[in-house]
Amino acid sequence: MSGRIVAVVPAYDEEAAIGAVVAEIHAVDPAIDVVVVDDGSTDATSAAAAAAGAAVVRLPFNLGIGAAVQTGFRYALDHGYDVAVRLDGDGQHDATELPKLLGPLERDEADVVTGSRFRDADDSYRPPLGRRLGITWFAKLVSLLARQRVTDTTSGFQALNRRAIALFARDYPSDYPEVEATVLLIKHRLRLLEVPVTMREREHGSSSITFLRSVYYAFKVTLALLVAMARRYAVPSEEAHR
Ligand SMILES: Nc1nc2c(ncn2[C@@H]2O[C@H](COP(=O)(O)OP(=O)(O)OP(=O)(O)O)[C@@H](O)[C@H]2O)c(=O)[nH]1
Ligand SMILES: [Mg+2]
Repeated sequence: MSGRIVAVVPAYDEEAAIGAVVAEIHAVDPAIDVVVVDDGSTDATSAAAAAAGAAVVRLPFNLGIGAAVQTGFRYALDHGYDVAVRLDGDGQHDATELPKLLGPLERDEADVVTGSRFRDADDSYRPPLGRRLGITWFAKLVSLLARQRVTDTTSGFQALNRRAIALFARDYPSDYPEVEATVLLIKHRLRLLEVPVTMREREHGSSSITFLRSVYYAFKVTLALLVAMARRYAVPSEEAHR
């Protein structure tokens, strides 16, 4: 892949997993810089990330996943990276699959490439019921709004070119942000492509999403999507951010 690549890794209390995540990315390609955004962790996430060779941006408080990811894109934009890849700090995304995400960007077939768990019919990933319902609902809704088939609206495994980095550095939703972010992309006429990936189960720590919370999020994010559709947008120009 030509151009400089940064891996943006949001992490909240991931001291047990973060070192291996950074090492795996470097094992795939040592030229990929890694920035871990430590979202106000109470454990040794920052130290573990730095020890593994990542740059660390530490947020002073826990700001939530959306703000953590946006901080990472801001970092990518300010440091002049051509491509950003985003992986979770809990080790669920398999860095060896990065080339699948980077290929279409390299060939300029898309502005954002998302790793989808649901593109392959035989995929073994089975989320809990509450989440599964949410996943189906949002896949239908987002596909309708985007006028293209989107199967995984909550995947945080993505590769982005500079146009998309510039957009997300400026504007990124909070709380379950990936669903709304997809609509944001479409509204800005950026090209989105999904490629099939497999995702691992969480090995350490705990999930942020309980059943009740998924019901709450389903309402909240649906509302946010409708508002996002009604908003007026300008196609981002990189120069506007300089
Ligand atoms: N829980 C949580 N995670 C955060 C926060 N800020 C950043 N993150 C990171 O965001 C990534 C995704 O969060 P997860 O809780 O794993 O969400 P998920 O992958 O949808 O849920 P699981 O399948 O249970 O892992 C992880 O790398 C977290 O460390 C936050 O405020 N809360
Ligand atoms: Mg996770």
